Amino acid sequence: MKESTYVMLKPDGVRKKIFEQVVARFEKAELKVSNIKIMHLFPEIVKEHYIHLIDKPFYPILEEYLLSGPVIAMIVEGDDAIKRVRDLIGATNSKDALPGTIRGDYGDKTNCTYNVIHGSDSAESAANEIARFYPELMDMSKDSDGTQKKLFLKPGCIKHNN
Ligand code: DAT
Ligand code: MG
Repeated sequence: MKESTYVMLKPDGVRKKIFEQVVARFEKAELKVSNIKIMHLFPEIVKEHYIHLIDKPFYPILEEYLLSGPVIAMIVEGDDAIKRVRDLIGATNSKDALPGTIRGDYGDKTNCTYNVIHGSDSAESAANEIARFYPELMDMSKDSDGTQKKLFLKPGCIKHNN
C-alpha cells in the first residue's frame, strides 16, 4: 500500500553532512523524497513529538540534542514506506543497528540518543507527525456546520524532486 511517512535528519545528522547519502538510500529503494525543509525546532514541538518519552530520565538530554542545531525534514512516500524507512534507518540504539542501515553506518555507537535520523513508527504517528511539522500542507477548512474536517493533505501539495 502506498504510504507517506515523516523523516527528519536530526542535528548530528546535519552536522555529519549525510543528507545526500540518506536521500540516495531512500531513492535507491524506490521511495520518493519530497517537501524537504530545514528548520530549527523549539522546545514545545520537541515535547509534543516525544510526548511518549517525556517522563524518561534521558528526556532533558533528548530535548537539548534536538535543539542543538537545525534539522532537515522530509516526507518519504512509496509502497509500505513506513516500515521500509524504519528498516533502512535501523535500530534505535546505533550500536545495535546493523551495518548498512543509516544508524548502523552514521549513528554514535557510544550514545543512544545521538542516532542521526527519525522515521515515523506507525501510520498513526506518520499522519500526526506530517501534520505537526507541515501545518502549511494541511487543509484546515471546516464543514458547513463549522466542525473541523479531519486533517488531510491539500491536493497537489507533495512536491517531488524526482
Ligand atoms: P525511535 O527513534 O527508534 O523511534 P524512540 O521513539 O523509542 O525510538 O525514541 C526516540 C529517541 O529517543 C531515539 O531516537 C533516541 C532517544 N532514546 C530512546 N531511548 C533512549 C535511551 N534509553 N537512552 C537515551 N536516548 C534514548
Ligand atoms: Mg519513535
